[in-house]
Amino acid sequence: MVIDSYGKKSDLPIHNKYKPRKFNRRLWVNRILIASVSFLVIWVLFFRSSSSSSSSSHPQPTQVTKSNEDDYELYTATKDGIVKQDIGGQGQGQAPAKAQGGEGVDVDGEIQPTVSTEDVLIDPDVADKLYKESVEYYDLNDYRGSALGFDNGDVVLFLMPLRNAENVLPMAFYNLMNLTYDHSLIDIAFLVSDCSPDDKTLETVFEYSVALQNGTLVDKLQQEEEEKNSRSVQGSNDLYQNYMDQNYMEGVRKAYKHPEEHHKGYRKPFRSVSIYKKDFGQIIGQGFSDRHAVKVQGIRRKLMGRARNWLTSNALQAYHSWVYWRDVDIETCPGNVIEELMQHDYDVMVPNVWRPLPTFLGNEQPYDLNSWIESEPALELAKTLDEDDVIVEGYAEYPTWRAHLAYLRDPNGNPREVVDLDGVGGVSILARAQIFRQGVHFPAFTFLNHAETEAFGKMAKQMGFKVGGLPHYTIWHIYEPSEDDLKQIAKLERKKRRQKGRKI
Ligand SMILES: Nc1nc2c(ncn2[C@@H]2O[C@H](COP(=O)(O)OP(=O)(O)OP(=O)(O)O)[C@@H](O)[C@H]2O)c(=O)[nH]1
Ligand SMILES: *[C@@H]1O[C@H](CO)[C@@H](O)[C@H](O)[C@H]1NC(C)=O
Ligand SMILES: *[C@@H]1O[C@H](CO)[C@@H](O)[C@H](O)[C@H]1NC(C)=O
Ligand SMILES: [Mg+2]
Repeated sequence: MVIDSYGKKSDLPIHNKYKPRKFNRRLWVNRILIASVSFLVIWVLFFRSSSSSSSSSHPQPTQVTKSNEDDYELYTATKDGIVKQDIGGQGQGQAPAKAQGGEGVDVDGEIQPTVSTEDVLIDPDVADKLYKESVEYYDLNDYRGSALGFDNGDVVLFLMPLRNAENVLPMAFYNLMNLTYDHSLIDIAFLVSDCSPDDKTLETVFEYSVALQNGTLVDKLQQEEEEKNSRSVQGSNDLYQNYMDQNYMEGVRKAYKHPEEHHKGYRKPFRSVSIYKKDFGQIIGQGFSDRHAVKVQGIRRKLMGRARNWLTSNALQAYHSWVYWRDVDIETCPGNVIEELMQHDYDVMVPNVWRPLPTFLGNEQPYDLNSWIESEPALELAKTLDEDDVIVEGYAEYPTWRAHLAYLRDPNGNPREVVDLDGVGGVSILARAQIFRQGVHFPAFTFLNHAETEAFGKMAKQMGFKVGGLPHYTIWHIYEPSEDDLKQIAKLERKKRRQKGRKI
């Protein structure tokens, strides 16, 4: 027996389509019903997906912030000014991936050659021109990165991520000029992201980069400093300096007083300076306490990973042998840091990172806890965590008992002593360019319960690369007084004033 679509029993074994099609009211009622229901379902699905993408109410560490990959700006700095690069395809060193106005791109998004193959076959001049314009030959064996890269002429890609960094930029540029690795062998690329509307990081980077390439940045920075000093007689912001270890402060003054004395090539322009501007949707504040709350670490670090990867992918060229990552907020660092990290012939190498503290807090402190040697307790801890959990170092929530590079420091130790590491911090990383070419990156997802730079170290190691750190070679992160520290300083100031009052 066959039950036909009209819901009527039919004794005839005849398929529906052979039946005479007559108008049937119940059929049409059903069809309209089905159509309305489908429409409703589609509408609900569409509405829900579009509204949920606009309200990001997923406070999970896996949160993925989408960003429009095309939405970025690239500038290069020369001594004559800033040049905005055409990233639509004509830009220098850019692959002709996208033609403007849709020209040259067919419906499937495939790129059409601008010169037809027939022309090439017919006209050898056209072929030759095309070849010269579009084909560059690199033997990557020449760019493996030598431990004596300076003598070998290895080009280093210097990468610095920036966010709301206006105030620390003078310091960062003093540190740049202080690099003794031949400036003409260093390409610089900044990535400026997610700055507050009133922040002037991008504009300041433009200004300083032009002066840097013009050889006049020292003069500019010193002039700016003088102007600032004459404006504010005694900056109340700098009050904390009276509470710092005066030996340390003396060292800082020396480092900045006659900067050019540190090496001959101080004013020498760099091979190139590029400035990328692209937002990634970082919403966690850049204030000290904001940045350090344990809950936000996973999300913040993954987004930073994404930003770092984006910068590497865009800035890395075939002729680069080394990549040097550097944070903006380093106060003092030996000028030969690149050569020092390089000469150990590791694939990834980091220095120790400490910071000074007010004397009432003990003068100094191991700072970057992201460089460490893996431990059994941490591996056991990882087993108890969700696959997606990110372990962050230096928080009571995660007792890892790892050996931190920072704590291995002996101020009188041999600065060339090396220890092998698993996780690394991002403050100052020298890495062979080839490890990025082979796929090592800064995970923007949880990799072995880590993210960003620590996961980068682990991944490099997992892929068979050598990862190390220098426990007794130290660079110094700035000290930014926390709210508590400022309160303590104010208290000490009041006490001082009372004592003075009593003496009179
Ligand atoms: N492009 C980009 N750069 C960022 C972002 N957040 C921080 N940075 C930069 O990345 C570097 C490190 O940032 P910090 O805020 O010092 O982060 P951190 O080193 O993890 O934290 P600290 O240990 O407090 O120094 C600095 O050069 C910042 O300017 C971001 O969201 N986007
Ligand atoms: C570049 O240097 C010259 C002197 O060498 C100076 O006069 C000029 O102002 C500088 N330009 C910038 C943009 O710093
Ligand atoms: C510049 O390098 C010298 C020599 O290595 C060092 O003593 C000085 O502290 C460095 N300057 C800064 C600002 O770090
Ligand atoms: Mg920092």
